[in-house]
Amino acid sequence: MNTAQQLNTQFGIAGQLSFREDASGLIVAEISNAQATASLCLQGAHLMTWKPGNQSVPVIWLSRDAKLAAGKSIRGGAPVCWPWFGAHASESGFPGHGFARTVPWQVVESGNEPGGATRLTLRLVASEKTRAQWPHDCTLNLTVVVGETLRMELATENTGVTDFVIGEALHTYFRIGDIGAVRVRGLAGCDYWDKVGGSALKTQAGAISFSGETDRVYINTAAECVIEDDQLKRRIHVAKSGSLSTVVWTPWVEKADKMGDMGQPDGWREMVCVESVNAIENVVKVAAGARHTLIVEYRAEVI
Ligand code: TA6
Repeated sequence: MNTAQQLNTQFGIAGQLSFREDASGLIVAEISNAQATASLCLQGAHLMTWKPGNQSVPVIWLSRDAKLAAGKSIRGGAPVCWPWFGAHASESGFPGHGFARTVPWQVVESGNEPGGATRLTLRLVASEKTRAQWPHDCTLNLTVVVGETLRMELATENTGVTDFVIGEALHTYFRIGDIGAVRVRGLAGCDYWDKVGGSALKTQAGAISFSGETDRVYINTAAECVIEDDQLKRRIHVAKSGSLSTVVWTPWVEKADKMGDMGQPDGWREMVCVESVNAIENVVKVAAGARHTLIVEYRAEVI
């Protein structure tokens, strides 16, 4: 695995992109350009922070209890869930949301985008451990483009000779003023699996507002969502392609207390997850030799 110094030599961009070794020993990419700042932990290709220039408050939420530790997921940011979403279909001992977010990734490319944004591409490093849970020949890349918008592309390439099926998500935590005061628009009329208190299939009426634990998997939707936040005077636009499920989640107080890393006592009030997903009915078959890409683009509009 490259050291921070080797990465700076090979992929650093003076004044824009640098790599540092965290106290945990994990390596973090720091991005700062004329349009935005961001940080990303190489383990899990885990984008942790993003603050575009038109915002005084970061758009991506990171728990104040978030800890970097080898093999552990980070609370907040944009976790990569892959090659399954949620619990594994048959192996209860396999990690929830797949292994991608807790294993090493390597940097494969960096560069400047024409408009001044900074691009970074990482690739999951397969190992005996990952092959034990996912015995398929494939490549998984994440490209992030950091600017006034944040674009993320999760590309799965089936380099083997047999088809396989994946579940996946960019499980993104967004920073909001207060969970009781925001609405999520874009999913009216969509069917969803309500995971709170069982798993019932329901249909969304109007905008989503929050008054308790909410954990919904909206299916068969490519819709753009908007998080309306009057307190922070912004709308966060969540556009996507290559994804037919959207998950909307807040743990609310009891679950947040049990989780213990949501920034007690009320960190959970300042986040909402709007996740771009392929799960349940929308898992994706990637044929031998084919490639599938899930793309999101986030934008914060001042209101
Ligand atoms: O996407 C919502 C969800 O599946 C919730 O059920 C909750 O488990 C959340 O993900 C966080 O999961 P994690 O494994 O990161 O604690």
